[in-house]
Amino acid sequence: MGALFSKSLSVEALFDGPYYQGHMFEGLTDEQKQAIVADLSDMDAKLPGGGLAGYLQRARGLLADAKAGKNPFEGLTPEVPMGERLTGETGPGSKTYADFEKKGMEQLSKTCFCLVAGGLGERLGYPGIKIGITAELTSGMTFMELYAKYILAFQSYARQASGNSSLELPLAIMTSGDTNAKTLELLEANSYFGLSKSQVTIMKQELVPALMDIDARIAVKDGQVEKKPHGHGDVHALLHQHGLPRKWASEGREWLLLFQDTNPLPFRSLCAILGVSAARNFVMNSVTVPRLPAEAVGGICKLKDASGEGMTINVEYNQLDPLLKTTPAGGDVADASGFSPYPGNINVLVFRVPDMAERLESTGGIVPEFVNPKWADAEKSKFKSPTRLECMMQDFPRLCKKEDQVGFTQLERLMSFTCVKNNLADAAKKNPPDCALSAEADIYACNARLLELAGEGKVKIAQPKDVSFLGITASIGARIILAPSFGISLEDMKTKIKGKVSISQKSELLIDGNVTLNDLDLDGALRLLADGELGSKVVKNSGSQLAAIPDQELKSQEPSLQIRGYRRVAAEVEEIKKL
Ligand code: GDU
Repeated sequence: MGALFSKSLSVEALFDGPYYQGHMFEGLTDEQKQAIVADLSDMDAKLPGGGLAGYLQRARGLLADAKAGKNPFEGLTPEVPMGERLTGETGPGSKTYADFEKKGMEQLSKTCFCLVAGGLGERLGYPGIKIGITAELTSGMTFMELYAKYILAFQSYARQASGNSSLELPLAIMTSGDTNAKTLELLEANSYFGLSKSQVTIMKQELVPALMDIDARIAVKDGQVEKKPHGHGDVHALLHQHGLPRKWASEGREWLLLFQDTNPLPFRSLCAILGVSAARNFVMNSVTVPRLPAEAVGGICKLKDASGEGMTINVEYNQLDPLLKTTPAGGDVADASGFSPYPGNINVLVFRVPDMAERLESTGGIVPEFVNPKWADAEKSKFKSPTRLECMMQDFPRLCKKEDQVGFTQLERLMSFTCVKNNLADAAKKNPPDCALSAEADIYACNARLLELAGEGKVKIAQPKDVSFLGITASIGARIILAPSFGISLEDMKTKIKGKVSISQKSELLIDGNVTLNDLDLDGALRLLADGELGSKVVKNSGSQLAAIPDQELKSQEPSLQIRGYRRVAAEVEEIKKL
C-alpha cells in the first residue's frame, strides 16, 4: 500500500531527496504548485511499493539499466516448458478432454472470476470501453453481457451441483481512470446483467507519473503532472488491497480465472482448464495457443539459470525475438509444425486461491516492473515522449515459491482465443487481424465446432465462405450462437442433441436457453429463446445476412457498427419464445 516511510509532501520536500523534482515548479503560480503537491500526495498514498519515493527509486534503477542496454535475460537459457496439451488427439472430442471437463465441472462451485478491463484500447481507437463493444451481431450481446451470462450459467450449474441455492460466484473487475465511470454506467444501466451487486467488486487502478528523463524527473504539461497507465500487473496488488483472495480462501473457494476484455472464447473451455489446474495442482495455469512467430502474444518459456534452476514464465512478444537470437533457432521462428515451439500466452490465467492469497500477502502483490523508453537519440540521452514504469499480470511466477507448480494448458485457438485490438487500417495488415469482424467470425466458428462435437457425428454444418468488409476478410459460415445457458461445457452440450442436425452456410441459429434439439434441418434463420425440448423441425426461410453499410451512412452508425462496416439485416426469421 501507500508510502509508509515517505515524508509528507510539500514543494520543499519535493525539491530534496529522495524525490529531486524541483524542475516541476519552474514558472508556476503558487496555486499551480499547491495543486501539483496535492496531486502527487494523492498518488503517493496510492502507489504500492513505497509510494512516490519507491516508484522514483525503482524508475532510476530501471532507466539506468535501459540506458546501459542491460539484457533482462542475461545468463538465462529458454526451454519449452512442460504443460498439458489439449489439442489434436487429446483435444475436444477426445476422452482425455472429456475427463478434464468432468473434473473441472466439479470445481465450478469453488471458482471466482476477475476481468481486467483498465485498458483504453489505444490500438483500436474505439470511443467507448471495450467491454461495451457488441461481440457479435446475431445475439447483439456486448462482451460484458456475455461474460455475465457465462458466470450466471456456471453459477446455476454450481448451485444445483452443490445443493446451495444461494451460492454466488464472485466477479472482480479491474478498471482504470480511463474506464471506471463508463464501466459503472454500463453495469448500472443494465442491472449488472443479472449478476447481484454483492457479487461484483470494482477495483480501480491508478495512473502513475510519466517520466521525462533517466533521472526520473516527472513530466509536467500545462501546469499538471502527466500520467500514464501502469499496466495490467496492477491486478495483483489491487486484489490484495481489496482483501479478496484471502476472503475467498476463507470461504473455501479454490480457483480464480483472470480474463481479458474482448475474449469470450476461454469460457467455452473453462471446465477443461479447471480440470487441468486441479489434476496437476497448478498454482498458476496459463492458457496458451499455438503461437505464430512475431504474433503479438508472449511465449511461455522455462528460463534456466547457470545452476539449472528454471522458472516457467511468459516472455513478452517484443522481447522474445532478442532472447531467442542467442539460441540455435536464431530468433522468433517457426519449427516444423509451422508454429513457434513456445506456447502462446493469451493472458487467461487460473490461480489456486489459497496459494495466491499467501503469495500476495508476502509480497504485497507487487509484480516487478519494467520500463520501455523510446529513445530520441543514439546516445540514449533523451526520450521521444515521457515514459513510465509498467507491470504485467502474467509475471505472477516472480512472486511464487520454488515449489509452486506453474504450468500451462495448450488449447486450440478456436476454443480459447480471439480479441478485438486493432483499428481497421492495422487489422488489414495483420495475421490474425484481431478486429471486430475476425472476432465475430471466431465466435461463430467456435460455436459451430462445439455443436458438431456435441452431436458426435449427428450434426452437419456447411463450410464457411470468405466475406470482406472495409478491407478485412474473414471466413463466416452459419452464424451459430449457443448462449451460455445452452451448455457450460462440451460434456454438458452432448446431452442436448438427440437427433440429426443439418445447417446450411447462409443460416443463423441463436439458442438462448436450456434447449434440447431433436432432428433439425435449418436453411434460414431460427431463434430459440426458451427452455425446453424442440421437436423435429424443418426451417426454410430467407433468413438474415451480414450486409455492408454504405459509406455515406457509416459515420452515423453506433461505434460497434463503425468498427465493423457491416450490419445484420433480417428478412425472414422464425423465433420461438416458448417450448
Ligand atoms: N489492461 C488493464 N490495465 C492496463 C493495461 C491493460 O486492465 O493498464 C487490460 C486490458 O483492458 C486487457 C488486458 O489488460 O483486458 C490486456 O491488455 P492489452 O490487450 O493491451 O494487452 P497486450 O495486447 O499488450 O498483450 C497481452 C499479453 C500478451 C498476450 C495478449 C493476448 O501481455 O502476452 O497474452 O495480451 O491478447
